[in-house]
Order: sequence, then C-alpha cells, then structure tokens
Amino acid sequence: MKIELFKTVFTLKDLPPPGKQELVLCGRSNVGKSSFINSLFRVKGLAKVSATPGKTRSLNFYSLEGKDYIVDLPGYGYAKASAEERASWNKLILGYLGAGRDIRAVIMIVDSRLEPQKSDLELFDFFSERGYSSILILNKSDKLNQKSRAGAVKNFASAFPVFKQNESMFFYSSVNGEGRDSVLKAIKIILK
Ligand SMILES: Nc1nc2c(ncn2[C@@H]2O[C@H](COP(=O)(O)OP(=O)(O)O)[C@@H](O)[C@H]2O)c(=O)[nH]1
Ligand SMILES: [Mg+2]
Repeated sequence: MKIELFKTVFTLKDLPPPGKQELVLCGRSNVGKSSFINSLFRVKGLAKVSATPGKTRSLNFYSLEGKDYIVDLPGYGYAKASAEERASWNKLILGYLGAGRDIRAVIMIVDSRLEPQKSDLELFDFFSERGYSSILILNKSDKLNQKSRAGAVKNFASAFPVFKQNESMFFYSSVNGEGRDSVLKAIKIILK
C-alpha cells in the first residue's frame, strides 16, 4: 500500500476536510508508533523515530493509497506530562473526534515487554467509551523470550478481554517483521 505524509496538524482549524476513511493510531510516547508506520508500509524515515519521548504534539495525517488516512496521534500520558499537557492532548483529540469524520477504527500500540500500564487502560477506555473499536498491537515483540511472551498474552488478555489474539490483538516487531502481514490484512478488512 502506498503511503505518504499528507499533513501535520497542530490546531483544529488546520484539520483536512472529512470524507475519507480514517484509522487512528495511538499509544504512549516511545511505544513505537512511528516505527510501526515505517515498518508496516516499508518506508524508511516516513515517520520520524524519536529517542526523546513526548515531543510530538501534532496529529500527523498519512494518506494511504491516495484515499484513506492513517492519523498518528500525539503520544499519550508519558510520565513527565503536566496536567496542562494532558488537557491540551484532550482538547485536540476531542476536537478531532468531534469533527464529523469517518473514523473506522483505533490501532492502539502498547509495549509488550511491560504489564498493561495505567495510561494504556485510560487510552483504551477513552476510545471505547466513545464507541470506537480497536486493534491492539503488542509491540517490540523481538524483545520477548518465550516465557515473557506467554506472560504478555496472559496480562493483556486479562486487562483487555475484548481483544482476541491474531484477530484483533497482534504481536508486532518493526525489527523482525513479526505481525506485519496479519496487521496489513486486518487493516485492509477495516478500510473498504
Ligand atoms: N526492539 C524494538 N524497538 C523498537 C520497536 N519499535 C520501536 N522501537 C524503538 O522504540 C523507540 C521509540 O520509537 P518511535 O517509533 O519513535 O516511538 P513513538 O514515540 O511511539 O513514535 C525507538 O528507539 C525505536 O527504535 C520494535 O518493534 N522493537
Ligand atoms: Mg512518533
């Protein structure tokens, strides 16, 4: 699938007009959202991979096949975020969600090496309370051994019972390509 950066949006008045199908990409800062985009679509350097968490404060609209959008949200709830920063995240995201757009699903990325974090649960609740369906990406799976992989399945399945492994919950690694085919397939089903 062909992808390119279409627009970087810092304020709501700069949102591109609605009408296209959109997939929302979210997760905590540093969880690997940019690497996910680059590896999924095999475009090096399309999304900037960052060493310092919490830098992106924009909505990045990527145009997929010239027709749909993948929208990369600013990282959510990183440890040092102030109340003010959280409020500005909320304002931007709520404004975006309330703008009458055709949002098909939310792709939520988590770090599979960690137990589900409070901010992962908050983020999931934020979208599910508003009626969005999600896919869960258990990222950085290249870092797991067999035992920690089994632990991750157990922990995430119990924290997020709505997800089914290999249907709506996938191990993923931008390093070794695990999960790429399955996630692309899931995306193609969502975007008609
Ligand atoms: N081992 C491993 N590291 C990853 C993976 N994905 C991202 N990273 C690393 O995690 C850090 C944050 O990645 P980035 O894509 O910028 O995260 P973002 O802040 O969510 O956009 C970088 O050092 C990446 O190299 C992965 O699948 N495996
Ligand atoms: Mg990023």
